[in-house]
Amino acid sequence: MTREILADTLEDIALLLELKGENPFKIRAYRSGADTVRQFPGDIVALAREGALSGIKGIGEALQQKLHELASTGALAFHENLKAEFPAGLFDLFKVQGLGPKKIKALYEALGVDSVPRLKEVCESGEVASLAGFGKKTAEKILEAIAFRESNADRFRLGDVVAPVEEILASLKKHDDCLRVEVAGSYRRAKETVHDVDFLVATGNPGGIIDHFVNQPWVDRVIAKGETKASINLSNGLQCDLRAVSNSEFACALAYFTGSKEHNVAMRGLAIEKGYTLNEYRLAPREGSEAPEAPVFENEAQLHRFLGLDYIAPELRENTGEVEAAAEGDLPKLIELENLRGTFHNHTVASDGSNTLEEMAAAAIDLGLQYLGIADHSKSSFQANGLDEKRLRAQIAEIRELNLRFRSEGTKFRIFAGSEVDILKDGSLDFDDELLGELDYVVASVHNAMTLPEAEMTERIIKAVTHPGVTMLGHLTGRLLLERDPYAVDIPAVIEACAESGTIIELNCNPWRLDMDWRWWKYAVERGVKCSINPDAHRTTQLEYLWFGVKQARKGWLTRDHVINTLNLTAMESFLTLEPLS
Ligand code: DGT
Ligand code: CA
Ligand code: ZN
Repeated sequence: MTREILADTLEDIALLLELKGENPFKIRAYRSGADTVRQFPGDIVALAREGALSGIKGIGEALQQKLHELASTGALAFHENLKAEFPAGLFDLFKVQGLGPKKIKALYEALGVDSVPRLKEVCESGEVASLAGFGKKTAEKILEAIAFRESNADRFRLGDVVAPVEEILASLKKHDDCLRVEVAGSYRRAKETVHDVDFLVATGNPGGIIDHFVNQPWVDRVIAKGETKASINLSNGLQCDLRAVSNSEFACALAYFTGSKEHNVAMRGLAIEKGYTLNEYRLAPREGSEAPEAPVFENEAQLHRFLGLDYIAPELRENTGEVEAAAEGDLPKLIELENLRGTFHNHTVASDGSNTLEEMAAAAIDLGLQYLGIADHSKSSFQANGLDEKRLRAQIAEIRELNLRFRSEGTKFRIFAGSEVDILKDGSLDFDDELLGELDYVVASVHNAMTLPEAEMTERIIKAVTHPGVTMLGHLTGRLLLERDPYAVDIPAVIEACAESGTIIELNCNPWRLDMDWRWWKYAVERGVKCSINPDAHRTTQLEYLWFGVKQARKGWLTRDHVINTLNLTAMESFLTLEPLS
């Protein structure tokens, strides 16, 4: 039993109750219960197992009993019975972008839609278009969403695989036959999505460790099992491969299986120039070459050095010039998580977040940050409970109070009062200049009218980023990885506009977004644009998304100097032209 299973089950129940058209308060209780379980600071699983949940805010009596049953027996009758009322395939419909419980219920009742293939059928036949509340355009949208899902069916967001990967890694590390273990492949390169996960171990006993790997509780299916490699499927469909090599082969194997394929081609080319062949096990003199035997490399850095290169960090290995730069000694000194001093763009209960200002600040202080930028939604984002002028001014006052308290307590920490201001359809902002002027900083983001033609969308965003009240641009393309395409926008034109107006571009660290994409940062900083690594946290634990942001920034060749939130508090106050608090 895990925290995730507890929370997901409550979330599932909320969906099922929605499908049944139950009382919204009851539905909300399950949803917020799921939230509480996810964020509870203690061992919620043990408490649930022992039936000791009473007194936890957000988990009423009915939920306590259900969590206890689930944690102590591994199943929940209430959930099973609810599920039994609906066909299993119905759940997949929730994953189709744009379909909520109301629509799903209507489709199920009117047309017997109980699976994605059936949904496709009724969209193509035109039956959907004739349903009340639907139309030809809706049917087209649904078909597009299904096609998008199908084309991404075999990929996973980096953020969704970290937990299982860490668990497998820990279990391999503990095994007696494991001398060294690393995750290679796209995971190690921190690609925003991965197809499968490649584990590599150094061992004197491959058989023992392979047996161990395929016999873990999380293994759903063993796809293949040989003497030195094995592949398994987890229950979520993620494939994990394990390769076992000797300790002396480990460095070359790690370099090879980290990839990317294109980077490997460049590395092999370089090796050939120097008279060597490079494969997954070793670097060896080519037939007929005069080159001396290569030593056994203890690690990748030694291999790189031997080939005349500076060490190339895994995030850079996408063959975008890293091998040449390493040969010239021109690789950037990449930003590290420890370099961040604060962060912007975070939400609280005032809009659609789950924690209060104080809780968010406490969590940021815990992470060792010196400042936290709050940016709740603005009034046009009513679906996210956006703040109107009055509520925002009240929040600004509350932030000032808290900051005074930090100062009187001797805590070197400041909350910056900001707003994630909607960029309206015509490029104007959701608040007037007077209110923008009262804020410490402003993030401007697009949250509606996402289907504008490219030229219009580009003009709209450029109008917003060149507004003098805007400090930074939020999630430039609005993409939701594997879920929603970026909106049509001319990215270089936006970068150019930000360069001219001195507007920062955000690297949104939410693992669903990772937006602006890493592929654009090298260009953006060449144009002189600064990056802000922002978690877009909607609860305290999501401040840890900064880890994803830093990985993506490294993929974008960013150094400490390119990233604005590496400035310390004093420097940041001066950058934002604010009176220092302390
Ligand atoms: P993925 O799994 O699609 O997200 O991406 P990767 O990069 O993890 O690719 P994967 O799992 O097929 O292979 C892992 C690494 O092994 C890959 O990055 C480079 C290396 N590799 C695999 N096949 C080849 C190949 O045919 N040629 C070369 N040069 N390298 C390969
Ligand atoms: Ca892979
Ligand atoms: Zn946003």
